[in-house]
This record gives sequence, structure tokens and C-alpha cells, in this order.
Amino acid sequence: MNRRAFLKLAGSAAAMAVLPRFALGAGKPSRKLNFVFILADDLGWSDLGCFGSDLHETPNIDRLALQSERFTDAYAAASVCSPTRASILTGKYPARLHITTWYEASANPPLNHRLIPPVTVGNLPHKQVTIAEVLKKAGYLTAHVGKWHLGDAEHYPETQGFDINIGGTYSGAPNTYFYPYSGTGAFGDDKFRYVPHLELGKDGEYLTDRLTDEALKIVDAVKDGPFYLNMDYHTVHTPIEGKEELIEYYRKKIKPDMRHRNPVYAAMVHTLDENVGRLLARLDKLGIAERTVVFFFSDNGGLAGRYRGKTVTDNHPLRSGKGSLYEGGTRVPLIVRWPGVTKAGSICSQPVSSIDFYPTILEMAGLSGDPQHNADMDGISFVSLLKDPGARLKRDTLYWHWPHYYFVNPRIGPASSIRQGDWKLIEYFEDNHVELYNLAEDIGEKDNLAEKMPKKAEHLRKLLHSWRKAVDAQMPTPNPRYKSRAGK
Ligand SMILES: [Ca+2]
Repeated sequence: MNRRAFLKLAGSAAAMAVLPRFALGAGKPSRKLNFVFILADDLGWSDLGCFGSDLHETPNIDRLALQSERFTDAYAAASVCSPTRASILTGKYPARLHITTWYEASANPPLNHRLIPPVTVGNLPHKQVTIAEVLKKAGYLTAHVGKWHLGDAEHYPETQGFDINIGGTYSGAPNTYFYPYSGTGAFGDDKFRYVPHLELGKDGEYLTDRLTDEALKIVDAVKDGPFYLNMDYHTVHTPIEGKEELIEYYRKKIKPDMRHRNPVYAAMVHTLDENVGRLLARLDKLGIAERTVVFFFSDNGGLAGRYRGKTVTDNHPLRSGKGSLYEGGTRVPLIVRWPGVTKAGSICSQPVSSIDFYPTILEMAGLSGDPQHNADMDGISFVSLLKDPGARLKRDTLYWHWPHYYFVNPRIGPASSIRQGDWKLIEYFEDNHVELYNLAEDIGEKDNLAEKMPKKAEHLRKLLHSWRKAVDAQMPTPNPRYKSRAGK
């Protein structure tokens, strides 16, 4: 980074955190790979054009997909925000971390259901060696921009291996997407729902644009690399708020037979796409795209519930959405572009999970990481799938654990699930019933085969129980004070 670039950056809040080695190290660009990890919030599996949306226009992300490898069976390790984010940073299952629900809900389980969910961990423990800590130790400039949602101020990105943090706090959503992102917004006058480091904005400024502005400043300054950028957009999480001209555009475009029919949500997806395009264009302009790996991912499935009376999205053909262990809650878009390795337009249908990014990035960067941390790592590297989409991973089983209730739809009760090959089993804790699906034939999980195939169901249930024991998964307990409406 040269002196001029540093002085330019010095105008922003990020400057204070940039390490001297980057400020002073003018000279040759590093040959090491850079990593840009773009994480959308609550973006559903079929919300993108390249994943089949019938309304949303995402030309930039679609183009990225055509230059990349696209995964049809990529999963978030959880169906809500914080646990998936923890799994990305640690390579471990949320159940093992005891981070199974979002930060704000972790300490105060509701007491009005048949089961009482466990009190879980809200702060990502410092003893976990995050991927950012490993890369930083290896000489990377590490930057986090946008949503964090992994604990209180003592656990913000600055304490977890990030040189720069723009906007990351305990909070899972901005009060509003419009500057100054606080004040009277969707969450009322909640003074704590704001996005820091974005002062000196302009009226009408939109959060997704502004976060990209900040990320571009960082990328400009550290282009000689190596760098790791977490580009964690709040979009398309609630509050569902978009730009008026785009809302109008989609309002006119919606036809009665469309599955996606929320114009405000469509506007949010549109703006997300434009910003992904801006970020990718800057990598091209700076001449660093060829040595920069780009991931595009979402932290859980789309919100199938309502916001202000209007259905937010539809994860068709998948069942249900955020908060649920049906595919709509956990299966999400994944695109990986690794120049010189991934084949343009390739598609991989092997199941991968957010627990796999950490070991995958380690292998890409040629790093071994921290042996103690890696000893109970759950994820495995999927570099082999990036080299050959037809390859097979040695692992054939993935697990999910959700010992909570989802307030948007309390019928989505505590459960665990397992996918082995094409088979998927969900075990619900309120009554211990199981549901068995064959995803190859029934991606919409409509035909429960548990009674028809009791041996298969029992086999998967046993595997699920063994896994829960192995990772010390926390379970809900019976609620002695619970009285159902039926008086049972
Ligand atoms: Ca989320």
C-alpha cells in the first residue's frame, strides 16, 4: 500500500485500525490469495435469478455464478443468524459451540411453551481461534464490514482477529436501512439498534450502498494484499425497506402467478445485487480479481413469514423457511469463484455446510491453522469439489440442532435433523416424532416416509442421537407449568 492510498484511507474510520505493516509496506503485491466472503442475511435458496427467482433481477450475481462454481446443496449450519455466523468463523457446529440461537435470545428462553429451551452461549468465546485470527497471524489484513451479531462489545470483530470493524455490533439488524440507521425505525426508538462507524452520511443514503462504500475504501487501500474481507450485508433481513424507485419498478412487474411477489423485498435483493457488482468491478479495476477468491453465501433460509402484513419471500420448491429445519430454513445459495481453479459455470450437487468454509480457506491459503482449535473442528475442506465438481467428499452426513422455538412461527418447535446422502430425518422434541424424506425424489419434503421405512428412520435417529452426544448438544427440558389450550 502506498502512502497516498493510506492517506486517502486515513479519512475514514477504518484508518485507525489499519496495521502499520500495511501502511508502510509499499512495494510488491503479495502473491498470496485474497479472500472476499460476501454474506447475505436471510437470503433464500431461490431468491436469486441464477437460483430460479421468477421476480428478482440479479444480473451481477448471475454473472458471478457463470464465472464460478455454483452449489445446489449448500447449507447453513443453522436456520437463524448467529449460529451460522459462528460456524463460518470457527468451522464448528453450532451445537458444539452451544451457540444455537441468535444473540439476543440466548440468555432468555421463553417459558410459555411445552418445552423450555436451554440457556445458550451468546458471545463467541475468545478461546475459539477464528479464521480471521489464523489469517491475520499469516500476514493477512483482516476486515469485517457489516453485520456481526456474535456477542457484546467485548466480543466484537476487533477482539476476534479483525484489524478493521465497520458496523459490526451485537445487534442483528439495523433500526432502518436509511441513514442514520437509527432513531424511529422498524424497532421503534431503540437507541441500541444503530450501525456504528457510518457517521457523516447523507439523507436518503441506503445501508447496503454505504457498507459497500466502506468496503471499497478498504479494498483500495489493501489491494497489494493479502487481505480477507468479510462483507456481511444486513440485506435482506428485516426491516423490509427498499429504495422507492425500485419498489415501484417491481410493483409493476409482479404478475398474479409469480411465487415471489413482495416488491419491497425484491428491491432489497436488487440493491444487494448492484452492490455485489460494485465490489466485483473494483476487484477487476484494481487488477486483483485473478488472485482473489470470492464466496457468496447466505446465513439461513428466506423468511417465509410476514412482515407488515405481507409475505416476505417464498423458498419454493423448498418447504418452510428461516427458523425451520426443513430445507427452506437451511439450504441456501453458494457461489465460489477461485480464479484458475473453479470452472466457469460449473455446478456441484454435493452437500456442503457453513462449517466447511474454515478448513477450505485454510487449504486454499496453504495454512494449517491452530492444532488445538482444529482438534474438534467439524467441517472439512471442499477444495476437491472446487477442483472437480463431480468429486465426492469423504463425509456423507450433516447435522443440525435447534432446541428453540422460532417466534415468527412457534409451531416450528425444537428439533434436530440429519442428512445422509439423499435421506433426511427430522426429530421433533415436543413429542419425539420423526419425519423422513428422500430429497432426491421429494425436495419439497411433502411425503413423510417414517412409517413406511421404520428401519431407515431408526438408523438415522440413532446416528443423530450419537452425534448430539458427541458434540454435547444442549437439550430443552419439560416445562412443568405449561398448560396447552386443550388443557392437557
Ligand atoms: Ca440471518
